[in-house]
Amino acid sequence: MASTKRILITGGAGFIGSHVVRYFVNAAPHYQIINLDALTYAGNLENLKDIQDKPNYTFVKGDICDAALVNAIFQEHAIDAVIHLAAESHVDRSISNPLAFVQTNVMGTATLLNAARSAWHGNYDGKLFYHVSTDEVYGSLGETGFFYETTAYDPRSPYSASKAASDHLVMAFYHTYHMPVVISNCSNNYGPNHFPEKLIPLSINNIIQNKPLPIYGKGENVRDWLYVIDHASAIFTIFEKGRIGETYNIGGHNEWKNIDLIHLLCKIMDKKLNREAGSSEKLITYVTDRAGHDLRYAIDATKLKDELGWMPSLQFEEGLEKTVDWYLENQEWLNHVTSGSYASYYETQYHNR
Ligand code: NAD
Ligand code: TDX
Repeated sequence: MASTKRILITGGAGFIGSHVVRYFVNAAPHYQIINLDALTYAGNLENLKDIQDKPNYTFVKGDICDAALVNAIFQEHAIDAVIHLAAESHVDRSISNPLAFVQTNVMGTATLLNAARSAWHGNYDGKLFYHVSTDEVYGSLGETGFFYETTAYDPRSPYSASKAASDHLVMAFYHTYHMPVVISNCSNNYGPNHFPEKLIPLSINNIIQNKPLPIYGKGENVRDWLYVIDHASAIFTIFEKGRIGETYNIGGHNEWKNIDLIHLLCKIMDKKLNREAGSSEKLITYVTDRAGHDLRYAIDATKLKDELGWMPSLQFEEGLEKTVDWYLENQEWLNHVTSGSYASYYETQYHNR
């Protein structure tokens, strides 16, 4: 019989976290999943409605920076492993409010690591601290080349600097206290439940509402897109088989210039909404560039494929169409997450841009 584990997943009510929680709850009934999430603007328990009553799932509302709470969770639930996703995740918000990113991404990660250190007390048998990170820690590529696990860190936004700092803390706990850790650095995710502050869901929402599609600069920045459930499957693979102390890059070899991606999205949306071909493209509006906008990200995920046999399952066109279908079928979710503070965020971010 597969051995049981009690896994603390942080940020499990967010975009990627909710897919990771669902993946583990369904794929590994012998694991107990404890989801710790502060339910910030980005966290939403509606993302987990289908699994909330499963016997191997528990939700705890709280802040990863709250050391007393985190210590109590380690004790009460006898945590064997952590999969740490909770973070402030939007680059534009990090430009307007960098300290929130230092607090959650740096202090929050340090708090979790320290709680694991006290609870496990040097007895690391069967234990694991899995840290979920981003390709943005490697900085910005020119028109050629890839990010490898050996690429030197060169973060350039407050978001990526705070994620880089958290990665360094994880490795510091590995070297200093011999804590069993693993890190993965993934490229841009897309798919269901993506909060509509990010490029793809924001554009889907604006096309539905016939609102302008804000493209930063000339739209020539390149991102490497991976379907979110493929990210969840990669995390499961690394959790099960990854080597301790290692970093694994996760990506889909799927680079798109922002403007080309938006043209493809517009074509799909015109078809799905039965609008005249070319009507969504008319909404494209070039706006002032993001400060310090990284030109290009591209992941080399050969290590993950060669060592652990993981490969993405979906082609981009197929994944994008599935994503659009999900948003069109879940407009109540979209209306819910864009009510409240979203309108004032949108106004501040895009007015007079
Ligand atoms: P998200 O913003 O959608 O979700 C973050 C979740 O963390 C939310 O549920 C939020 O409530 C929770 N949270 C925030 N601060 C918290 C705190 N102090 N205590 C407890 N919970 C808190 O983010 P996401 O896009 O799902 O990203 C998840 C992780 O994956 C992050 O660590 C991010 O850096 C990393 N990542 C994201 C991408 C991407 O494309 N979105 C790519 C690579 C890596
Ligand atoms: O309105 C927009 N217009 C626009 O042109 C927005 C929101 C974005 N963009 C551009 C900026 C980027 O070049 O689109 C690209 C993608 O932007 P985001 O969706 O904000 O993602 P990015 O900044 O690339 O970061 C994402 O990938 C790595 C996630 O938000 C991070 O959490 C992850 O670590």
